[in-house]
Amino acid sequence: MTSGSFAGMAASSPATGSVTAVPRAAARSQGSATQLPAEHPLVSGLTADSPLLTQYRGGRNTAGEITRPHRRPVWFMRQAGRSLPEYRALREGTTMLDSCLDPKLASEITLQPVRRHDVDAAIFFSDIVIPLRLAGIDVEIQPGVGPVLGTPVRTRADVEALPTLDDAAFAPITEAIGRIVAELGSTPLIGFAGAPFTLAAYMVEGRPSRDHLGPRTMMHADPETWKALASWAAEVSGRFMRAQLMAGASAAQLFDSWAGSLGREDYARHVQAHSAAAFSHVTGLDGTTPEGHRVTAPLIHFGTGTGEILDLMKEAGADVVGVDYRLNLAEATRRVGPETPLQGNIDPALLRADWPVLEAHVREVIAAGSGAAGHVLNLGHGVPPETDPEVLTRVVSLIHEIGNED
Ligand code: 1CP
Repeated sequence: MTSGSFAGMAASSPATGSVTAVPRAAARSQGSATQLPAEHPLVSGLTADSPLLTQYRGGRNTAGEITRPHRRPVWFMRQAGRSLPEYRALREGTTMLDSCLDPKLASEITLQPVRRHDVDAAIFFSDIVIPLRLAGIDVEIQPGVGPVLGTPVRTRADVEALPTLDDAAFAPITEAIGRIVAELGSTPLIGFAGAPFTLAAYMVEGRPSRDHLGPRTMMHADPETWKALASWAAEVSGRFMRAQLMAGASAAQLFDSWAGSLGREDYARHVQAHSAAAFSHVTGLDGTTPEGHRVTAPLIHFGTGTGEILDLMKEAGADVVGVDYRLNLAEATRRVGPETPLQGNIDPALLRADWPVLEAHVREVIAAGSGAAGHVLNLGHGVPPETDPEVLTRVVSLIHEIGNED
């Protein structure tokens, strides 16, 4: 892989933001296979008609017929993590990234919230900076801070010196996912990666930042270097998602957590095509169920503060748009069209409110999402670490009950 491997990528049109012909990456990972393995839970049929995937498909089963899942699906971003005492106990003595790369630990942590809350999906316990670590970059997650790089990536020479990522490095990921899907049965596992802007933001700043000035300056002041960096990030994130899907994940989410700091024009000109390039590693991956139906893994695109660019995020190649807590879902549907399934958007702040307040809010979110072809309940961002896990369990059973009564 070279940092210039997307040199021929067509620019997006600033006026509409539409992506014109983003070529598939030149160097395809894991060969050029576009077939999910026969034993994959989506292909064997185990997860294919789960409530989650049915909603992600716009309320259709694998045969393409409109169907009503037996319950309303819900999962939570950051459902694995510090809100769970069993997570804190397991993590003791192991750094964050080391625990992500220990297949036994990563699999157990992924499964904990599924057992506890009865959510409709597992999200792989990993981090968006794992591909950097696997490529040999000096990156650590500092407790209470987040990702910190030993050496930030700020110049053309820094970008040209970025290492290549060998697919063999994904072995701990593949092993962890094998263990997870063996336990999950018909509950789908969601894989994920960081979108190029969000990943590159950490690489340029070297640590979390509020306004992401570094990458936003770079895309204007030194667009060639920005393009090379975002292309590198798209490639490693795309291959990370692909490795997870090939190993058994049934859906994948691209996190552009910080894309909300971009204006619409900057997103369209400097970011959207790179996110499309990340997605291009996993679009077209498919298989055929024993009943003869073609199945693909739904792709979700999420960011915070992204109300003004939701349509562009969908156009980047997503099947499903994740909405943060700032935008009403009915308005989100107006912006992306009723055919687009949505995910979201319970306000994490309300997890600490009295139950009647929280219950009313959950019902409002369900009503606001009812105009979309499909709706998967989630939070508008991650579970805050101080959340009482019993509240999450109660929210899940409320959502499942509401599915059954009307
Ligand atoms: O349960 C799950 O959701 C699975 C695990 C998961 C995911 C999906 C983790 C574990 N990280 C992520 C993705 C991730 N990592 C994102 C996108 C999602 C989001 O917006 O929250 C981002 C921005 C990161 C970067 C990161 N890693 C941060 C944010 C720092 C900042 O800029 O404010 C932090 C705090 C981490 C560490 C981390 N990753 C995951 C966990 C459980 C933790 C906390 C580690 C701990 O236990 O102390």
